[in-house]
Amino acid sequence: SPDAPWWRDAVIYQIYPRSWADADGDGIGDLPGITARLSYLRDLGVDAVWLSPFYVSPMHDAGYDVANYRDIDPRFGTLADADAMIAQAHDLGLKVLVDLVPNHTSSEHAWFRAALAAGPGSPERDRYIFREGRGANGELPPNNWPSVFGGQGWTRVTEADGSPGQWYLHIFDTTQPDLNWHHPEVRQEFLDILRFWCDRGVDGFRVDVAHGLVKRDGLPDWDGPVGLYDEVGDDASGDAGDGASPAQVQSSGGEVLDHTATGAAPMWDQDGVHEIYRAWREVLDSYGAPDRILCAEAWVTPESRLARYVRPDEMHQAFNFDFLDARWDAEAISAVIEDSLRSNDNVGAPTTWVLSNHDVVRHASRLGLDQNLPRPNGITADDPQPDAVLGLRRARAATALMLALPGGAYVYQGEELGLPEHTTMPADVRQDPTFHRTEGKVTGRDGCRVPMAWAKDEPSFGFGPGSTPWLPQPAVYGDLAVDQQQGVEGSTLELYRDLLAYRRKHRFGHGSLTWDALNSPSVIAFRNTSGDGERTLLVVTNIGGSPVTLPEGDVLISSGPLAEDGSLPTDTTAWLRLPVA
Ligand code: TEU
Repeated sequence: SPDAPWWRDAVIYQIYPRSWADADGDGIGDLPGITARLSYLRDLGVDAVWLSPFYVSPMHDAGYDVANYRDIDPRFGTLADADAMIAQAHDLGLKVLVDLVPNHTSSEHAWFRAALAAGPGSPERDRYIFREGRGANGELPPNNWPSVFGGQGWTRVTEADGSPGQWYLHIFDTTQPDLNWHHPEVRQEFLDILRFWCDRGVDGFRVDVAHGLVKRDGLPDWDGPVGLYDEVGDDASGDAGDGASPAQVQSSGGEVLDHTATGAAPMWDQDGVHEIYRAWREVLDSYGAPDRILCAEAWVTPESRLARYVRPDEMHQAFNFDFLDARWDAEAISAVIEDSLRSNDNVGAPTTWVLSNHDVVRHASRLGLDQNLPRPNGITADDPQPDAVLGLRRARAATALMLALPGGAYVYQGEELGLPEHTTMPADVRQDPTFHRTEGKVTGRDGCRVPMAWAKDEPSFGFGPGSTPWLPQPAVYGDLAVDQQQGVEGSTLELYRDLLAYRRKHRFGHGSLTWDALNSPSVIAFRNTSGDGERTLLVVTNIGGSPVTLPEGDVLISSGPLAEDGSLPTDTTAWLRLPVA
């Protein structure tokens, strides 16, 4: 309906602040840089932006280690710069989501410093998860949980008197101690942080590791997979219980890794997380219309469990990572779409589609890899290289498919340019803690975090004035820069604009999907009857090897050229206008 809340069909653009636009020329992107470039996003045709963390941080995990949730890191600017950015976005008709990191703080957060100083048994330690070690002298960690980033999930502290002391839990880096969400002060603090940012005008929050806040009572040992960077033995693979089907991926070292959290693991997806989000929803709803939203970053399968995060009294959105994870296979992708729509219909929520973000190999490269091999989490020059032409062709087809689906979608900065993963970055410039904690066995996520390319002939491709970017840009980014694609027919940037404009005009995000007779083991084909009731779109993605004959109808947009006889080549998506049924 025309009165439907804005977020149900929104396309939200993820800005990675370090890497979008650098106004002061220090090689790191910043808030003034973002403010100056926001009109690009209005012209692109998105509804909102989500910014990865810009808070005060020692940057051991690129800002996902927050030392002060109520201030801006000086690298990115000031609170006044944030206010100006939010105001400028609103002037342009864009909503603003910020990133909330509630699972852990930085070890430099005032609370954690106080916990270290106050010692065992203190109320300060109780805000985190401190335990005595096992073994005769407490020399062994309290349980066997590993860190998602490699190595063990516990670090032992030295007490004030110099003696080896308690251990604290960190599901991520040593510098990211997990908070104790059973503690009332922790709960209260995050309610206050939500209000702090709502009062500054933000329209919502992307919630980091939303499935991790509550751990199973007693912190029992766990031998199954914990996440992307976990090495999984034969015995553990695929047997995570709870109907979960963890996607298997492979690191450059060849070990099989698990990519997906499941309901069985004691550190993920515990029932207790849901009451936290109900309390948050009450805070957001107290601000009235238009809705301020919560989007769950929760690597949870199956989709019926993920749907539990988007009940009417909890979050509004949850990233559909099954869609991102799906192999380039018509049956697999159709099954994810069907499963997701069914699971979300049950709770009255739209699905939130996503293909790339700052944690995964960019889809222009991912889809150019051998699809029979498990997916990597980072690619080096020594790995089998993606086929760039094939990858981009499939990425365009995948995006054209995604933006035709009912629901909302997220677009990661640079995917609108078809930017590939940077696969030849030297080891000595890599910054991701996953790379360092695994001594390089896991390549990590730097390759998808490389600064944007705005203008081919400017220093750092227009990222910043005369700056050396914090990560090097590959030469190919020059040819893909915004100024090389703007107004160029057939460019990826113009494709995104066309898709977004048509989708918005006829409200396809509010439409309803029915499978078309063309759907087959090698073709994804559905109809979307638009939210404004004026259009029925036939969407066809050819994933098979042979051309598909399209039915009569206007081809409105296609992700690549059609064949001379009008048929749809492989790895191409077309949007056709059908008469309204
Ligand atoms: O990621 C959450 C998380 O669980 C990741 O390990 C995820 O599984 C993996 O990166 C997927 O490829 C979030 C942030 O998005 C990530 O950047 C942070 O490093 C992490 O939380 C810790 O805050």
